[in-house]
Amino acid sequence: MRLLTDRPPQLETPLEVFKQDITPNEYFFVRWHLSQLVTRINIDTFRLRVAGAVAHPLELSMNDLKTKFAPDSTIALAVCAGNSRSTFAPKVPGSQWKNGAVGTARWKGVRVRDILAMAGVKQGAVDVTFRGMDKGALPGVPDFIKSLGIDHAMDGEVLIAYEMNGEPIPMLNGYPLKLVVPGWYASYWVGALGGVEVLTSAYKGFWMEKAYRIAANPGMTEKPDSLAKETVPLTTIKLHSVFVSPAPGAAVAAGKPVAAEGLVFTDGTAISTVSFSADSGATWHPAQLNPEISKYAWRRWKYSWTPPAPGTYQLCVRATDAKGNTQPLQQWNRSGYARGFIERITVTAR
Ligand SMILES: Nc1nc2c(c(=O)[nH]1)N[C@H]1C(S)=C(S)[C@@H](COP(=O)(O)O)O[C@H]1N2
Ligand SMILES: [Mo]
Repeated sequence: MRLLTDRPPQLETPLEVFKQDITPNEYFFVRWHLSQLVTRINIDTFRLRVAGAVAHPLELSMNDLKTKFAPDSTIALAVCAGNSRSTFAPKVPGSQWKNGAVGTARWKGVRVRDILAMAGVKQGAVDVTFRGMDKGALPGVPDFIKSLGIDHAMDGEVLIAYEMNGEPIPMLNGYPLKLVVPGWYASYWVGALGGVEVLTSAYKGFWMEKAYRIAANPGMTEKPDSLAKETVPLTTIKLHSVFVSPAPGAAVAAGKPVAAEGLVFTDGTAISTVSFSADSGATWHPAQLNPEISKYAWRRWKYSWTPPAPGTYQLCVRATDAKGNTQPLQQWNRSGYARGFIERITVTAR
């Protein structure tokens, strides 16, 4: 793993790990905001608290979660909103992730819908908040709390997971419970989840009102010298494709086939095509797409490319989805969120 910071821990997955559909837990990226993580917990006394505008507030033990509800599972990718931030130009502040703040896992847990149904949501519910048990170093640092609209929380796809790839969620990824919001950026995937609250008005906490916001225009883009005046919370995963191999800067053999491969991410919208270019985007060739393993997982793509002669090549990859979205040439925002612009890497053939 590539260590970005240790307090709080931020760890990035090396590219080679992305040559498989599922990311092993020990290689799954790690991203915490607050320095006081949960590093010990008595799982026998732990309770998930469900409160707010509900008829019956709940305090659910791990055993309750595993026995009082029908389990559900999904294979879904989690991608940090700031994945690939280091590639924005001009540079933006924040963790300088390359392309490794992403992973796909099989999540097993309980539907938020079922938990809220047991609690009995009252009339007038608007938002549901999810609170992490991690804390800031100083009093006054806001707890990590994200919110979803009540209809989204109740859609049956949002899970409170207690297993990741068949194991308890690792401590570094949010043991004992992690919210899984398929198709949405991982900022919503609250780990070390301790509390769920139903609100009858829109939630206005720091992590929704101040952080993780993006320009309020369809391309979610702005210019350094004219920042967007209006921002909205960042929500669904933007279409993006990346190279896993060759690695940026790799040396390859002229005249010999190079097995190029990579990943394409979406918010659950089906992928229609992935195209490969070896001439900086002047000509494009359809890449081969691996079968879809799950609506919310990434797809893996492959293209066999033979560099015709020694030299330097700029390789590009571009995806199109079933709604006709394609990746833009350029995109920028002050926080380096939601990278979607076309990936370019340089390789040298000898
Ligand atoms: N409690 C808590 N949950 C959290 C965070 C956090 O700081 N605290 N960070 C979020 C962000 S920004 C990301 S990208 C993902 C990272 O999940 P991972 O560490 O399992 O990769 O967790 C999300 N859930
Ligand atoms: Mo993130």
